[in-house]
Amino acid sequence: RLGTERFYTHDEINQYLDDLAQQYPSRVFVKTVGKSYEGRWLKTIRITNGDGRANKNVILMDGGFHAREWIAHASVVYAIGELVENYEEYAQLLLDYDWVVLPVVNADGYVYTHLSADTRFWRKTRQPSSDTCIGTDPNRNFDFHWNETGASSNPCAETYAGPKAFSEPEAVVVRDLIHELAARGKMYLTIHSYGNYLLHPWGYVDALPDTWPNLDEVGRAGADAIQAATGTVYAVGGSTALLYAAAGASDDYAFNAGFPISFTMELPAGGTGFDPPASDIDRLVKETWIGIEAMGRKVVEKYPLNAG
Ligand code: 0X9
Ligand code: ZN
Repeated sequence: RLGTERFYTHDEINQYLDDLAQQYPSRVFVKTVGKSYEGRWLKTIRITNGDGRANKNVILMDGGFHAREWIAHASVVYAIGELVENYEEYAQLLLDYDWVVLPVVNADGYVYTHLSADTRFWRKTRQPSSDTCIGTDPNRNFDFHWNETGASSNPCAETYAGPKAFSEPEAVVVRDLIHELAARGKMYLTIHSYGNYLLHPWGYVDALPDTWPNLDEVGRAGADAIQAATGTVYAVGGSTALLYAAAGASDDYAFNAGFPISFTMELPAGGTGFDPPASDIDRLVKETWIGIEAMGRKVVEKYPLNAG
């Protein structure tokens, strides 16, 4: 089991997934779902209770859209460890549900942030975007109201939407997962940092979807569980009102594709914001898991198998 004493590299995280698949072959299934621009394998882990039943409901979770948000990668890796290695505690979360998790979406960016202090705060992908600039914001690259608001057409900007929707292979991988799982998918959860938010659609417009009470109920469950456990306060609400309008993000895309619950979870700041010290990893990933678990329990209760 991976410790929480330091941040792991992309290779180490992929190795951990493969190790889990080898150690728990009846419960854990690792699949290579694509390649990053620079050719790194993007791998999902599907976590089950091992009963072999097909067509369960699905919770889809990812991390590492933005390279520098290291506590997101760490939290998703920790969540995988909990669900796999402490699975007796989570029987209810796995009875009628599979969890499909992609811990590192933007693998090239994540590797780049490990190179030096000068590259530590890179956000985007690593595909050249012009003669002089590199990278597209993968969370502005989805084809739902693409580049309409809160995104940039400047290839050098941090929120560059890309030359067209789905120009980035990493966004294509998430898109394809969303469509593959949409019929069974009940919650899409994408982990970012920072700001202590549980953000639900819409992110492209101020209006809320008419099912917003369901979103609020799940988000509140997560925020309340965290506050009760550690005192940390998360704000729950629509992305645009709480944070800012930003179109072309994965959360709106997944919600529109059929996931009734979709959240961006913005973890707490640390250090100068995106760089909490390694000594804070243990506390933060455990706190984050309390929220994810509570949201999962609420989703499992609200959306039983075969109940639409
Ligand atoms: O801007 C983002 O992509 C997210 N914040 S971050 O600081 N991690 O970059 C927020 C995305 C919220 N969702 C939408 N606006 N759809
Ligand atoms: Zn982010």
